Amino acid sequence: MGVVNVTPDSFSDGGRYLDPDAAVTHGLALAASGAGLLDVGGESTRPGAEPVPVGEELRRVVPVVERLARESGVPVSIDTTKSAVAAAALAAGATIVNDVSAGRLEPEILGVTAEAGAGYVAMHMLGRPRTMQRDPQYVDVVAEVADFLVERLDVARAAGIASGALAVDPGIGFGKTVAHNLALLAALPELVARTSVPMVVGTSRKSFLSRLVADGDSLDARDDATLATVVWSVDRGARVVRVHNARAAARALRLLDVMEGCAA
Ligand code: PMM
Repeated sequence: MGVVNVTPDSFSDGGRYLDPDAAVTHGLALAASGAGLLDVGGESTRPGAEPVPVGEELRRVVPVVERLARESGVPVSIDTTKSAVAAAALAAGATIVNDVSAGRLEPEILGVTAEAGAGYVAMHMLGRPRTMQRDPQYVDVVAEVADFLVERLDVARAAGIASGALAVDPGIGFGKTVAHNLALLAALPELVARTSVPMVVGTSRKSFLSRLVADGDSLDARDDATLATVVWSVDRGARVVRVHNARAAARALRLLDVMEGCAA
């Protein structure tokens, strides 16, 4: 899943693709370099980010979704928590709703997704983006994230979304310390077993990586570190990895495939 952030303030690529033409060009390049899915978002969810008004979010994402759905040759997901944005993006050609609130901010988003027969990604987040990184606490992060995802899948099914259209995401970096993120990555097989739907994992360029490698503040170091988590996640059951650098991830996963073929 290649990331197309149409925002002025996402932490690694904010402002680069705010212009619709630049965002579309970037999305097409991601698809050409190996992304099998494009995730378009118009509201930054980085720690401390302020909410974006619905009109502004619509203005940012709808033209980009429309063109990428027509021109990229791969499915497009809309990264939003707002039902009106999901509805407009689905009407413009998106086929998946990627909701970092898992339907808790605007529960109508579930009905909108069901009505369109679209896919739905339910992600775990502790609190809200503005405050989520202020001292996040869990007794057992893996059990709590698994319980949350199972509960949100039930709510999504009750709203009419088919089981086969659902996916989950542990929400790396969303109200988690470095240790919480690492515990969740270590427990991916358990999370997959508990939820029984495809797992999406988004580690790309996230700040916990910068704390774990030398020169971690550089984008280059975060991209290199991302690759280890991409391979790790897919090897442990993730079906989708959300990345900024699709070419590098596609190459790394190609090698994983080759090596697994030899081990079999
Ligand atoms: N991370 C971000 C935004 N949307 N969606 C899912 N499903 N999983 C994630 O981990 C995720 C997401 C924040 O990252 P960005 O600001 O680099 O896009």
